[in-house]
Amino acid sequence: MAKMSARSSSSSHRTVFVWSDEYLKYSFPGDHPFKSLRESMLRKILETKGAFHEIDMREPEVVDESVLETVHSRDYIEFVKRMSIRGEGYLDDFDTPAFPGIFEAALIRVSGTVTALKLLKQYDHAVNIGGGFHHAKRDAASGFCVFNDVALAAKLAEKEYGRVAVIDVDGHHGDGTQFLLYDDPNVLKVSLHMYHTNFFPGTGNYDEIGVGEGEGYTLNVPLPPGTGDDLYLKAFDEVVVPKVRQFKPNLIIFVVGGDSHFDDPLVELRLTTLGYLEIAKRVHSLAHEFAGGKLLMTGAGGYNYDATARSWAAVIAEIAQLDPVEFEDIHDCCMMASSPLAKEKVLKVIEELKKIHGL
Ligand code: OKP
Ligand code: ZN
Repeated sequence: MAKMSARSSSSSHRTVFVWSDEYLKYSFPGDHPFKSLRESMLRKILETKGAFHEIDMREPEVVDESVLETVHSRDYIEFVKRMSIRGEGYLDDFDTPAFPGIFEAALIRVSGTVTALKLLKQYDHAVNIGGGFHHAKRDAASGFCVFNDVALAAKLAEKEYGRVAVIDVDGHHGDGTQFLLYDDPNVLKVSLHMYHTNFFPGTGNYDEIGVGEGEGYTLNVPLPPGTGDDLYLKAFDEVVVPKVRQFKPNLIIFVVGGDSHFDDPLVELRLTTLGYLEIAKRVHSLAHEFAGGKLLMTGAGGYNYDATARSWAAVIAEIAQLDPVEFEDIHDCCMMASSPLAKEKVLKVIEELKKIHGL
């Protein structure tokens, strides 16, 4: 018999969508770019397409705040609580403003990722679109992120699943996740992001590969401004896929920021919704190939709200194997090419990464 494809009818794609209306409270006021309108717009697309006939919806089970101590210090948790009551000022250097109730708002979103992880006992795939706070550090908020649900879920998951791969396609480096788990060989940390002089957060070059036991378990793909679907996918196929295959994860955490989209106001990458779909196909296949399908998707950044919602919808439709015809009208017209200069640079990054990681 011919070898069956990774997404043949033999694999199942039962998907759960973790959601609370309380998620909408995690939205920064005024002209701050991070708005929960993205999540509302995604829900609306999914409802319009009848996706919730196929996908179950579940509320997050709010975790005890002691669970946060897996990745955060007690002092930092107390600091967030104080700032939440105060309801003004900043948690960091002017990126992450406090608002009244920010502690509870952050806690429920992080809880959603923990709930999604638990639900993977009953489902093949779980989505917490309210998660993906990849910049938060042990003792500090950063880049709109209060508590790092990605690192938390990875740490909780490794006890049960052994090897866990995090694949982060947000347009910014997943620095919090990387450094919280930098010496951990049980979590493969993969991040593809824009990397450029003075660009936030400043880390994520290809030579950051982990420390101690964790050496070789961090893979950064730094991409220049102007990188389009073509070269992004080439880097994904030639570096990310082989690295993940070598690692053989038993669970994949897929961190999907919508800010790698060409229309994002903060990041100068050039993915289209079609590029996001292609990435999702690869991650989905890898999950079925190694992890018995176990795939946890989170959201993350995304500052063109419409483009982010459509990119997320494309990814979810792939993971849950919803009718692609139904989703045709959410897509950008066509894929976008890299600028000539970006192409040249990405080809060099790919060669460098192949050498460093022995791929
Ligand atoms: C969060 B996520 C200089 C400007 C930094 C912060 C960007 C946070 C992005 N202080 N802006 O990864 O989309
Ligand atoms: Zn981002």
